[in-house]
Amino acid sequence: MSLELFNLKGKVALVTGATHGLGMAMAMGLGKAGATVVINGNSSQEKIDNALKEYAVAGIEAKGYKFDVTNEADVKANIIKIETEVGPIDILVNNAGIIKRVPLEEMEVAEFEQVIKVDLVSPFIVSKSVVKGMIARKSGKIINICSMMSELGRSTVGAYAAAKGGLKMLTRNMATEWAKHNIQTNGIGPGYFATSQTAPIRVDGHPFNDFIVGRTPAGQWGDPSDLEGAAIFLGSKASDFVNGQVIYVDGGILATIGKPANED
Ligand code: GCO
Repeated sequence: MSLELFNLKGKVALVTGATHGLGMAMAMGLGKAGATVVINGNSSQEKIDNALKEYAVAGIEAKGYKFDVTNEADVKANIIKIETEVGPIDILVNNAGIIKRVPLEEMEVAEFEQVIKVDLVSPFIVSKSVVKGMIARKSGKIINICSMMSELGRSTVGAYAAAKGGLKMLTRNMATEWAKHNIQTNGIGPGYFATSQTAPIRVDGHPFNDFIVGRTPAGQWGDPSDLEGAAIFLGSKASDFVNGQVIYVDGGILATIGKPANED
């Protein structure tokens, strides 16, 4: 089996929300496989510049673009800029996302809409801008970052679950409509990973922390680097006939009903 299938040399990969956490880990993986990495962020240019330093230390050739993934005009302008300054985008990873942990009956409509906008509408907006070039070139890879909440509910993250459930189906519909152009659209569903996003619920002694460690057959939180393999696979020739799938990288959470606390 030729490792050449996973070689991303000459490819340009855009990863949204890649200044930290899971986005950075997947971008690092694509870079290690040879891709030229383009990272997006929107909080500050300084955050992008600091992230680019981390990529450079890791020996990854990366470029940074600050734009708002929920703003179509901003996205369109920056995709044109990226494809002019770096090159045609071969791989798009829609990773940018937010979460608000609020019981549904207490959640403001504006909060609900914001989560849906960033986590579900922005993958549509960015993909719509990028796919035009992929259709013209008859080649492309789109990877949507889903979640356990694409399959499971959890108290306080209702808007997030609605968005991630919707993203799984958007992934399937993108595959349905774009596969004929030799574009593969798939998803990655991270389980529970040690990131800044999960820091509030991953505190020693926090009931959710112990619950997740017990609920995960692997018995631990995932390390962001555990996502590199799935990103490289879905970004490479190795997945040329894989379409509309979500690869859950979750230490086995979705495979099991779980076990009682006193069971080994
Ligand atoms: C939460 C977590 C999750 C994880 C991830 C699980 O509050 O339940 O933050 O949302 O981040 O999405 O797949």
